[in-house]
Amino acid sequence: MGPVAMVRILDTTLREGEQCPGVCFPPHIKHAVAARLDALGVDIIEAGHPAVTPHIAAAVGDLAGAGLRATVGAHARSLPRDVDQALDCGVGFIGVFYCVAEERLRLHTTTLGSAIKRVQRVIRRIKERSPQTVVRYTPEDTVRSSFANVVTTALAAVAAGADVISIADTTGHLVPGTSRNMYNYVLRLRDALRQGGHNPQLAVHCHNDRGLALANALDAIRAGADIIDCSVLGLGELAGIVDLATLLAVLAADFGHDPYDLTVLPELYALVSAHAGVPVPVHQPVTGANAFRHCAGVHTQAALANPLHYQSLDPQLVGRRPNICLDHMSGLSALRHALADAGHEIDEPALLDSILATVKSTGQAGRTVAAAELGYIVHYCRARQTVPATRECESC
Ligand code: HCA
Ligand code: CU
Repeated sequence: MGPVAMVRILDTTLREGEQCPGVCFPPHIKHAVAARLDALGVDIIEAGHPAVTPHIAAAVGDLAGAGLRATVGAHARSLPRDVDQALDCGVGFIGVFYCVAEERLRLHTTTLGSAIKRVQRVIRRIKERSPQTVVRYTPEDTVRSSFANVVTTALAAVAAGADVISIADTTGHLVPGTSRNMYNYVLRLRDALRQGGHNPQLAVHCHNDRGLALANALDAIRAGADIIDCSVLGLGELAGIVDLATLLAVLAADFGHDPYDLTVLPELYALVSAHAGVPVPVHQPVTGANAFRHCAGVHTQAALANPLHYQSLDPQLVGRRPNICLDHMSGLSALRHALADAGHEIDEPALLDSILATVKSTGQAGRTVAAAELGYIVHYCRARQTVPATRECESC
């Protein structure tokens, strides 16, 4: 099997996503989000960092015991009390992190040696209490840290029992096609770990500060990364991380990797957006209102003959349909389509012209015309056509 066929998805909407300012999902919403992520088929749900608040700890415990098909995970600092709390939640996956960049070690007035001891201690603690729990170690800010420090600590972590090493691009620093690229990083790290006698799974966690999180994630997949972190809407610290829906759509449409039920995505995005207080941008790929909506006259005319003339992703992939928008850009073919869709049978050229003129003037006010408003426009234009004739009649 190729690298894409093997890749697994970790959704961290409930952990990284809650690090988006102002986002805090109530327990019943976390439950609903996790149920939809499970129906979608994501492999791992990172449910939260239990040490942050009792509310988060309770939610992680609740989801760990919810009988989901996905593995439920918790996030923890490399502290015994954090991993104990995570274990108490009954999760099947714990992600511990500790930064080994030289400046950060200095900031914490520690050495690489003590950092390694600290990381190994928590990993052993988890494996002693719960051998079946999958452990991920992340050298936070991996890609800006000394490579030698990352390799030494990762090897020590695996020797202590870690199953997964995550490459965190915590500041969205990597750029495909430059010397700082994720493809080379994954290969280089895999190679160095193998030379050190270990072959753990590799995860990647790509932040979106340069808008390149998805590009870097695809680079990681091409290099054979095993796990990709995503979140709904890419929610997370700063500019967030990889958008779950876009990555899954690309994997399905372009790599034939489709073990997921993408038709769950619109409902999942509506739910998370409503409770995060973060609207889905209208032009968001795959899940945005305009993602499959044709507008300009030339486009709509061709798209009405075949939507794929002007779109390369099939909306059915996510259970959506292409649609045509009416505004100042619209032409007669879009109007005829919208009228037929709304059940209006109109053939008179003069009436069609006046309806189109009203649609365009409404569009010039910066609005689109929805089906209900189109109905009012039809009645208005019809009435304007017939009223003068009646008046003439009455006056004679
Ligand atoms: C954080 C930073 C983190 C950690 C990722 C991980 C990052 O908020 O703790 O533990 O795998 O981007 O480095 O999200
Ligand atoms: Cu992060």
